[in-house]
Amino acid sequence: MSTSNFQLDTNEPLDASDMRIGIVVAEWNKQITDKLLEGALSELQKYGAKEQSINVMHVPGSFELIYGCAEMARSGLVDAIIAIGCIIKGETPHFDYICQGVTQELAKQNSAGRVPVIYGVLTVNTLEQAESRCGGKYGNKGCEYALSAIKMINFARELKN
Ligand code: RBF
Repeated sequence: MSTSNFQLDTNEPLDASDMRIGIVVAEWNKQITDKLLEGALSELQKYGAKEQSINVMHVPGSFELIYGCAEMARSGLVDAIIAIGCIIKGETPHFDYICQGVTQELAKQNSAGRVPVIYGVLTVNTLEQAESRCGGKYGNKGCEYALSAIKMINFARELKN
């Protein structure tokens, strides 16, 4: 599934200056997840998010994103969470188990409805595919994750008002 022909709508005025964003980043494939994080941070900054309102925490691998995001949600300190990871297909079925586990558990956290969790996990066949999505030919998906977080916080706020 290519996302080269898809762009999030940024026509509406977006203001993240009073938003508290949690970002949980997996250290596996750090050369990729660092760049996705950079993309997310620069996009948040672009929409006025304050540095002190962005809480970045690291976990060892994508599987630990489940616990990391759940605990961050439980803390009550953030309005949305971005989970950043990169899972690259290897020789064993590990890829499928980790992808399924992370995806299903992060989906459950979303339906629990405490705070929106943005799925920022690249699931790719090769390192090259990951590179092209963190600053390469498909842009930096980290920017999209940040934009999605801002939009989902607005969504939650609109419902409350
Ligand atoms: N974590 C990732 O974030 N991306 C990976 O591509 C990845 N591949 C793994 C492959 C194997 C064979 C194993 C054992 C672990 C892998 N992990 C990966 C780490 C996993 O998410 C988790 O941190 C560990 O399994 C410890 O719970």
